[in-house]
Amino acid sequence: VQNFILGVPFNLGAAVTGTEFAIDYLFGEYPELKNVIELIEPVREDENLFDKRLKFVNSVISTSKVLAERTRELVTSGYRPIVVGGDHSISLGSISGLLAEKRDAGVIWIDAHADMNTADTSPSGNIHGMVLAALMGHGDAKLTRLNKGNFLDPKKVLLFGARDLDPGELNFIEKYGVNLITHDEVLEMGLVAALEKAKEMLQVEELHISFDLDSVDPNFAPGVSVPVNDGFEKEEILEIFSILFENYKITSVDIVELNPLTDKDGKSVDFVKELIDFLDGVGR
Ligand code: DIR
Ligand code: MN
Ligand code: MN
Ligand code: MN
Repeated sequence: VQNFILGVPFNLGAAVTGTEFAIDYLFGEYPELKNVIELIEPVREDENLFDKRLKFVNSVISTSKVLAERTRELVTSGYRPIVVGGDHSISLGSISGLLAEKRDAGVIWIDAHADMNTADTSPSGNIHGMVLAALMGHGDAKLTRLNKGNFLDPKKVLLFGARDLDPGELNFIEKYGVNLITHDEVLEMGLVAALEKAKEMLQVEELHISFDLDSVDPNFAPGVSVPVNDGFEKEEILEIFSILFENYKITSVDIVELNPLTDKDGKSVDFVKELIDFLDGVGR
């Protein structure tokens, strides 16, 4: 399967400025990527700025629709879409597009956060913290409508490496039985054992990897919108990706939350390039 890289310079799901410059940042540091990445232009809609529960929801939805269409086309044509963001709300688009074609695919969500809030539980109103719940069919209908009823089964979702969960998200995980291996558990078990356990939990053949850069320790990848102390080392992420490629058919990948404004010494942008190169190596 050949990779096809999409760049989505979007930030309105996070309500923090920065990720809208991520693709320009990548192109500035690595001009050769200009020939490789297809740009998906974010759609900017009118918003009700008094709506603090679902910030910039119209733009999130319109942008995700465009991305879902393109992702679906690519999957139908036999490609593996690699979606570089942009804040994590764009996964609403990439995963909806994937599920339209591959209904049985599972998702591993590698993130410091769970992104399983709803408008009712969210402490921020930021939609990048709600998309995984929406993909499972929970939350405001504006968001859940997007994948046209192709909801993810919680049994086919694994949250991996989380270390900053909100109370509503913990409830959600328990109530719906979402698979969870926290960052602390990975530290206790060791990475290889944790991924063995993941394999037992996640009984799917085809898998989408949704990788949030803030799963990495901010000492090694500071360029994110919502940093959380501790986290994975870069080498661990590469090992996780390697093992996932051995254990599953990887249908598609998100690499999200690269924020140029908080990056230091190019650490995060260099790592995104390293991941793209790694995927290039396995994606043939
Ligand atoms: C927090 C932060 N749980 C929220 N979420 C983030 O706003 O819902 N997700 N930053 O990536
Ligand atoms: Mn996230
Ligand atoms: Mn996160
Ligand atoms: Mn550490």
